[in-house]
Amino acid sequence: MKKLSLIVAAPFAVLALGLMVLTPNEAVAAGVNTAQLSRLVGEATPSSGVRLDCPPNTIFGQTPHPPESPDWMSLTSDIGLSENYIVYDNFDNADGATGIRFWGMRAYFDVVWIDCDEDPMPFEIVFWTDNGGEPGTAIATYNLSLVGTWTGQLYGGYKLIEWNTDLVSAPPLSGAGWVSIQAGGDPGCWFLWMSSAGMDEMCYQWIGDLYYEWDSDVAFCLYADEPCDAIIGDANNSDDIDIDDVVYLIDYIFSGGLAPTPYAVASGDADCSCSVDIDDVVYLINYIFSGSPPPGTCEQWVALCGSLH
Ligand SMILES: [Ca+2]
Ligand SMILES: [Ca+2]
Ligand SMILES: [Ca+2]
Repeated sequence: MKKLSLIVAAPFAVLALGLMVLTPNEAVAAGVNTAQLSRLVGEATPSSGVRLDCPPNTIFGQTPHPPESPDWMSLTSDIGLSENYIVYDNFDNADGATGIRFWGMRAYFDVVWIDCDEDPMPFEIVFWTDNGGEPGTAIATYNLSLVGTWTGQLYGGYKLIEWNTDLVSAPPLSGAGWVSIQAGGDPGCWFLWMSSAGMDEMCYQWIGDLYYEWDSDVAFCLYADEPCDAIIGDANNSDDIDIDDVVYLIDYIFSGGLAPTPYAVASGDADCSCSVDIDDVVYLINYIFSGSPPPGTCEQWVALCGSLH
């Protein structure tokens, strides 16, 4: 590959001036070395049956191209050896997002593409305003070291990896915007962002001194925290805790009555033991009639017993 100097400062100042934004075909026509358009393209691959879904409470989501699709590709977005690849994609109406999931490969190009396994991988995730259909100003930057999870799905022999992270101090998103994800770390193991047929079928790849406009999206989901909405001990879902919950629990435990609702365990587990039994009845009676402490909060229950169930 041609060696290019690293240009990292305000790359979209260049774009905003309308300079050097080419589609891959235009780039080829202009004589740009196609090796610079760094991507991994493989053959259609049988599905392993794993689901490549966005998490619950996704606000904006673009899931990976199905492996059986011949259209998938994976775009280098890594500081790498000498090139400085960054992929940008757009989203709309992701206000309130506090987490991101994204998919891609870990690979390295040396005549052919080779799987590599840098884990954790350091990422810089940047959110940008939208400036007339292009990235504008950076509004939030996250430098994170993330552990990846192999999805169990191969694409053309390469492992598809999933990364998830909370975004502490949620990005101040409003309407349309852009996100870029670039890995650093080991220069001999690169992050390649998996494509998606999700939305407007365009994203940008910066390759050190030029932008390319690809006719595909990349795979990511912006999601909000799951609300912790259980009232621990409110077995009958009446929004308060009283003798009716005691009656409800006794009916459930001893008489085959309905399970606590809406969460069969959390809603009835007054003593936060992660199960529902006679101890919860005793706990509620002591709380209601004897001034003992109330059941724990939803957050306390989740911390002890895992996600709401
Ligand atoms: Ca897009
Ligand atoms: Ca109740
Ligand atoms: Ca219990």
